[in-house]
Amino acid sequence: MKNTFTRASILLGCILAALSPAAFGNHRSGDFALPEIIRTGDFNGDGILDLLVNVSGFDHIAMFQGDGQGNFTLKRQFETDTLPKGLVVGDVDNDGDTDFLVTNNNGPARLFLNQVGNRNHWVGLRVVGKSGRDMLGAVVEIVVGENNTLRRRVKSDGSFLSGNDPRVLVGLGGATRVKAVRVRWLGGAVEEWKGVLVDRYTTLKEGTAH
Ligand SMILES: [Ca+2]
Ligand SMILES: [Ca+2]
Repeated sequence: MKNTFTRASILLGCILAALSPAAFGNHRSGDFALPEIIRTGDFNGDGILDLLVNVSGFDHIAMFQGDGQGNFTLKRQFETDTLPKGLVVGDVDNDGDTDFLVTNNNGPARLFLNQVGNRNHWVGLRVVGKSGRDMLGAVVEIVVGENNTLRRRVKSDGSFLSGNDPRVLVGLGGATRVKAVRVRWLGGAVEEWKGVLVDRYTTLKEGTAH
């Protein structure tokens, strides 16, 4: 299918650019193109991770929607005026969808606010240790239903001189609640919370599950 690529195609970059030149117009350098920035996030709130990709030398960010099977379809391109260097994701306006911010070479930063909003229900989590610090590297498992557990790593890393929103934000697709939320702490312990509410942010502090 045109403009649909496998995970491997995107990582190879050159295939991506060759198959979809229109997605990466304004190629200024003419150099061999490789993806310089790849960020994950669920930008349409369906519970499946999507991708933002910038190919080196192109002043566009391309958004690819994932299908959960390793395939990604080009959905939209965002012009960035100048060449991007840093790309971070997070819910800047706290409305339950994932926004992103691009820092550019010799140009202002650009903030792209997602307008998906609360079309689907969502769960937002801040995962902190006993001292209150974000537990980067912990793994969160959101049990939505039988055979439907969403796993996310608590992280802020991933792009040049910039840090992501450390909170975990997952869209629930058609689901209206979650059965449980488990946190696998860095030390190996596992805690589980029941009754985590949707459509709001909840702080999960190490040692407080009940
Ligand atoms: Ca998605
Ligand atoms: Ca948002």
